[in-house]
Amino acid sequence: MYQHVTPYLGDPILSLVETFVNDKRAHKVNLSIGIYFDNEGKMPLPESVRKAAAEIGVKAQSYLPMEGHTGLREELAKLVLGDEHAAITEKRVAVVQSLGGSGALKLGADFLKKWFGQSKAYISAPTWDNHRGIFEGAGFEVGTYPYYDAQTIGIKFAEMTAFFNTLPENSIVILHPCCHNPTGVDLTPAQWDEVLEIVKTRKLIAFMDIAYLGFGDSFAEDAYAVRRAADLGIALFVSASFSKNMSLYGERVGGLLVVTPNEAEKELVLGQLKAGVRRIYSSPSAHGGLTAYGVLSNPARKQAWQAEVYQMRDRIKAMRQKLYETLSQMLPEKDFSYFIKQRGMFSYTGLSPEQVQRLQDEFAIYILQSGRLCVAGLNDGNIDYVAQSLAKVFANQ
Ligand code: KET
Repeated sequence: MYQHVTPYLGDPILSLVETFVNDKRAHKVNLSIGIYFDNEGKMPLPESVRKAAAEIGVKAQSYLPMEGHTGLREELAKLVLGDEHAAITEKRVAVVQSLGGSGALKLGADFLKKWFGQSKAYISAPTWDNHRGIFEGAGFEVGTYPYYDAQTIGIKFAEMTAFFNTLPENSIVILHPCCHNPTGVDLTPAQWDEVLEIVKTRKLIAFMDIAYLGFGDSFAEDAYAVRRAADLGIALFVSASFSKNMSLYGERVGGLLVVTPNEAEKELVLGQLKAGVRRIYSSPSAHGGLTAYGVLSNPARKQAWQAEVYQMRDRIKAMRQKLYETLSQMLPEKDFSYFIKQRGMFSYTGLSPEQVQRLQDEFAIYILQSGRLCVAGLNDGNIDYVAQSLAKVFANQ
C-alpha cells in the first residue's frame, strides 16, 4: 500500500536534535536548535510570563475565534509596528494569532499562493531551511537572492540590491528584520532604507520573518525594517513568534500581520486568512494566546518582560565575547571577531561539514551542518570545553 511513499530525509535542525537526545555521552553539548538556555543550561521561563500563565490557571478552555485572541492581536500589532503607528489607527492591519512563527509563515504563504499565484518567492542565501520548505509546500517556485558573503563575513549588499532591481512586480522577498538566521549578519538601518526603497519602487511583496524580536538591540531597533516598510506603504507580511522571546516554544504562539492600504482591504485579507485557519487547524492555542496576552496587556509586566529579554540578549553577548577571547588566545593567527559582530542567537562559524561532523563525533558538540552554532546554548559550565574543542577543529589538529 505505501511502498511508493518516499522516505523522509530528515530535517537539518529537528532531526539533529533527535540524534543529540539519543547520544549517550554525558558531556554532550547541544548548540544546534535555536532555543535559549540559561547559564545553568536550563530553558528558563521569564518571570513575567510565569505570572501571566499562573493567572490563567488550569480550567476548561473554549475555542478561540479562528483569528485568535482579539486583545493579543491588538497587542502584537503594537509591539511590532509601534503603539501609535498610522496603519494601526487607520485599522488597516490584518492580524491573526498563529501556531508560532512557522504557522504565520504557512498562513501567509498559502494566502499569497491563492491570490498572487503567479509570483515567485525569494529567500536569502542562506536562510532558515524551513523558509524554502514552507513556501515550496504552499506551491511556490522558490529562488534565492544574494546575501551572505563568506569572504568578508558580511553582506553581498551590491549584489543583493542589483538582484532586487531585476525582480518583477509582486515578487515575494522573504526578509529577516533582525538576527538573521543562520548567519547572525544583519543589514544596517541605512541598508534597509536602500533595500526597502527598491521593494517599494518595484512593487515587491515584503515578507518579514521576525522570530528573534528583542535579541538583537532593542525591540524598537529590531523592528526598524518592519516599521520602515509600513511607513513606506509597502505590501507587507510579518510573521512573528513568541517562541524565543517568551520561551513559549511548545505553546505554539505567534502571529501574522498583513499591512494593507485601507480598512476595506484589511477586512478582505483577514477574511481569507480566517478561511485558511479554519481549513488547516480551525483555531489557535487558547492557553498560549492568553499567556502572551497576559504579558503584553499589563504595561508594568510588559516592561519587565522586555527587560528579561534584554538579560537573555546580554548573556548571549557575554558568551560571544568569551568565545571570541578564548579562541583568539588559542589561535592568535586567526580572526574570530565575527563571533562578537554577529547578532542574535546564532553564529555562522565557517566550519566545513567535515569539521562539524568531527565536533559531533569526537567532542559530542552538536552544531548544524551549515556551520551554524547556537550561542544561546553556551554557558559558564561548557564554554571552555566548547572553545577548546573548536580550537582543535579550526586548527585541524
Ligand atoms: N523563523 C525563523 C527565522 C526561525 O529561526 C524559526 C525557528 C521560526 C521562524 C519558527 O518559529 P516557531 O515560533 O518555533 O514556529 N527556528 C529554530 C527552531 C526551528 O528550526 O524550528 C531554529 O532555527 O533552530
